[in-house]
Amino acid sequence: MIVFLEKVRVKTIFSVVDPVRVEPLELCYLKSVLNNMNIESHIIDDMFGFEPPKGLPDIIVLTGYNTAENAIISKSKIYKNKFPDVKIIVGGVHIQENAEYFRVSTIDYVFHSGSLNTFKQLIENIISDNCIPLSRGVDTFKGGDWHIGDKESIYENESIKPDRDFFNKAKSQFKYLNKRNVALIKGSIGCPYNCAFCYCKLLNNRHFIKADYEAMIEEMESIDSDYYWIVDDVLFSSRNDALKFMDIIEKRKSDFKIIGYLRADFICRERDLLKRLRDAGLREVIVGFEATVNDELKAYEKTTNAIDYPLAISLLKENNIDLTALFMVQPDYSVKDFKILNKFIKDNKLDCYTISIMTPIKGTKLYEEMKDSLIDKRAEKYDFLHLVLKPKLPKLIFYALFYSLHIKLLKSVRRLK
Ligand code: B12
Repeated sequence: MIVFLEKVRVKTIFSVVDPVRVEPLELCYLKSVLNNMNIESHIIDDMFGFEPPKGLPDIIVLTGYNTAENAIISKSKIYKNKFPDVKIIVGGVHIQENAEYFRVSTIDYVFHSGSLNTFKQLIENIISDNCIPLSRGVDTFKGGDWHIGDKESIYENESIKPDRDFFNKAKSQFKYLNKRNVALIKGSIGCPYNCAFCYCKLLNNRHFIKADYEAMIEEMESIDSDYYWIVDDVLFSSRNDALKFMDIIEKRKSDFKIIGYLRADFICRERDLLKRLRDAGLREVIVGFEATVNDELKAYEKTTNAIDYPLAISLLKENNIDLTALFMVQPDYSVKDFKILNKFIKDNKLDCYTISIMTPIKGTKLYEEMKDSLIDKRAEKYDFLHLVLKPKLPKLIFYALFYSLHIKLLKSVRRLK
């Protein structure tokens, strides 16, 4: 039995520079499940030159984000033509909330659960040629019809560690801006917050599972890497979380350089912990500021206060912790709105930030509400860099203002490094 595990990526405007390049960690988890079953598998990712090996696969697993929806379906057609007997499974965060779009004739299983145990059961089912489809977590094409599996949630971490072979082979290619040899780490599932625009809170049927810091730190210790990017939506949601995390690192005398997500309200509220966090390894914090005007934040249900933002920025600077600030501009922005954001970036001397165009993601309530106003429904355009809703300004002017916000960023020493 041979399984191909493939990440399907679609290029964006920033693909030329690619300031962030990391391993397809989700496939490393699947590889680990297959290793434990003594099944040969190969990760395919053309971004890093991992091509399909020679030989016939029995199963091909395809994954990709929202922008890759059409590309995944096209890939399944190519593979079915090439290997008519292969079983094709698609899965991943996009598919978890959008299974219906993948029920096409060239796909056999639409995996919409986040559970690795269910993945294992599916593989067992395929191997034993069991004709009874799994009842949960996966839609199965059998006998010319789709059998729709129930939605599935996970209630506790499944304690499976990803296979780090891909990482070890390609780590010199992985980077987060100027930080090299970056390993991805996942601890929690879902998100405890409720921001209106966000997709992540929907995952695992809105059931949030906290990270087990002890297990996470143990895993980090087993990886030979310069940086560890913890991709959980929020590294700590309470003071207690941060204390627990630091206690473990201090007791174990672990030596890490960590990148993680924190909210601005946490940074301001727990400012006395920042020095200790820096000593425990926190080197870069990614903060979703989203907007600098409270009316916008309210509409996003972000529950942060823009008045606190300058303080959060200066606290990080004082503590020598790098910041990536995340902002969104809305399609109905006026010239004045762009100017306000530009001024905020200048006044606060931000040298590292990303600006997205607010984009409703398929699967969210926002997408359903705005469906009739969408001017572009092509999946590839939902990369937060394209207008999919009609702007108030003429398109050309909107894009000119949007890209002019990036000029300072292009000059940023840190990014250029
Ligand atoms: C790091 C990251 C990236 C990295 C890539 C990481 C990677 N793994 O390859 C980079 C920076 C390159 C990136 C780029 C983009 N990203 Co991104 N990214 C993330 C982030 C922060 C973490 C993803 C991650 O690696 N998690 C760790 C893995 C192990 O967790 P996981 O994916 O949940 O997988 C688990 C389960 O879900 C399950 N599973 C996952 N896949 C599969 C597949 C199968 C078959 C099975 C059985 C199980 C399974 O098993 C895993 C183990 O538990 C998430 C936010 C988040 N919190 O999830 C956004 C996120 C995934 N990104 C998102 C988006 C939109 C993008 C972009 C399209 C746009 C952009 N501007 O960011 C680009 C696309 C680039 C491209 N060419 O494809 C969206 C996806 C929304 C969607 N519906 O698809 C997310 C959710 C953020 C958001 N805005 O809401 N991203």
